[in-house]
Amino acid sequence: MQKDTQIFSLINKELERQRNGIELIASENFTSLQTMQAMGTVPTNKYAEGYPGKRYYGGCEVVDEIETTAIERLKKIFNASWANVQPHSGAQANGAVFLACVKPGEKVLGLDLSMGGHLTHGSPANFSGKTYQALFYGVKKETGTVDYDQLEATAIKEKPKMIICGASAYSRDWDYKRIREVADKIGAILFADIAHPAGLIAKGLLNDPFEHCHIVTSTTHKTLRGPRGGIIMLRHDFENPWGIKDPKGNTRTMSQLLDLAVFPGTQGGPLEHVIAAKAVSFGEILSDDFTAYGKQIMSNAQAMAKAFVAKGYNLISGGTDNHLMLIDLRNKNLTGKKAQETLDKAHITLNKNAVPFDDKSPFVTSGIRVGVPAVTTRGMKETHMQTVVDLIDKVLMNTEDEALISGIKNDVKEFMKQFPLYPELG
Ligand code: DSN
Repeated sequence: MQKDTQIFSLINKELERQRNGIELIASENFTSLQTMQAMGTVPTNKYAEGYPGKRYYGGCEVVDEIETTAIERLKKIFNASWANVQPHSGAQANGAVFLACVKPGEKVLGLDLSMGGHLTHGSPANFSGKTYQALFYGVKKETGTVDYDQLEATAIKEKPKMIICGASAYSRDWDYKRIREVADKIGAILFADIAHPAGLIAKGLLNDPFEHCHIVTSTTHKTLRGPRGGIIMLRHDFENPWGIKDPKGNTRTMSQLLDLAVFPGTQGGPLEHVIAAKAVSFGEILSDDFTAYGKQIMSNAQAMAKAFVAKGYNLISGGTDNHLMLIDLRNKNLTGKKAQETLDKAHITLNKNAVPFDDKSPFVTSGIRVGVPAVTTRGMKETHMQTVVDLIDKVLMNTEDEALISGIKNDVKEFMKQFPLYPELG
């Protein structure tokens, strides 16, 4: 068979792009080489519908061991009693939780997408908003922090079946205890989507959602630094008190309902090569090196936030507790779109993002979201955060100066040479 030079040369081009740029998309990271290599291996050839020991196909004895190892490692990371590692993505994991817990037309309550929430937490454009009756809470205008009073008032009035906490663009920690108190008042299921801060939670650097939330999902590729994918976990399994039944009308435990909701509910064959890579990255997360990594993320985010504030940038909520910050650019007379596009020209990658109470469309936005997990993986420390902010500021203050921006692109490339990425790949 002829080597596909077209695609492999594009893959090499993407490697060079990643090497030469400053990656600040808060949801991106760089896996270890062994995690990435595990993804390009022979379990990709295997069908394994079902779960370890209960598959619909023969020849699953080895992938059973791979998947069981992934599950056991993941349970150890979060002190969970049950985990499902099959969701192909965070959206798939969340879809399974909805399918297991809520009937079409029932009410759910989540953080509004325009306030930092996620598409799968009830957005009208998504299955979660189309299938269920989605209600929202937001953040307070004065502080930019979650409005727990509004959350409580809406929950008491509307009695949603499920409350969702977690966000895509929220820089503060969550008061899971407070939300559980609300959920208990109305008998709601409390579901936390920790896709963004999971790596920090894994190392005890942020509040522990498992203490208070019935169900927890995450992606595996953000702060967890694994392959792209999703996971669902329970610290305590339970005979669900909501009387939820499986499709045949049997009462089941929550773990059984969730397993059924992933397969056969929403997915077919699991991606065992990706599950192998998840297992490799989970092994890395269990190491002390990952604790150091998590702490460095926190310090870098603090240093970056301080550097932005010193230059007059308006950070929503005034700073960050986690790995990201959301910046309102209105006082700099810039839109998020303009900022993203201009920074792209200098090979500084981040995304435009709506800020709370934004007056611009989601295609334009007034803000940008900046995250440090990827640059921390590259080896950057606190002092480098100042350099990165200086470079960003120089671009944003000179958006029409093409020559200057082209010069900054070369400076970025030079700067990134001290932080090699996959040197083994040549
Ligand atoms: N798209 C992801 C993010 O950037 O936060 C969430 O799914």
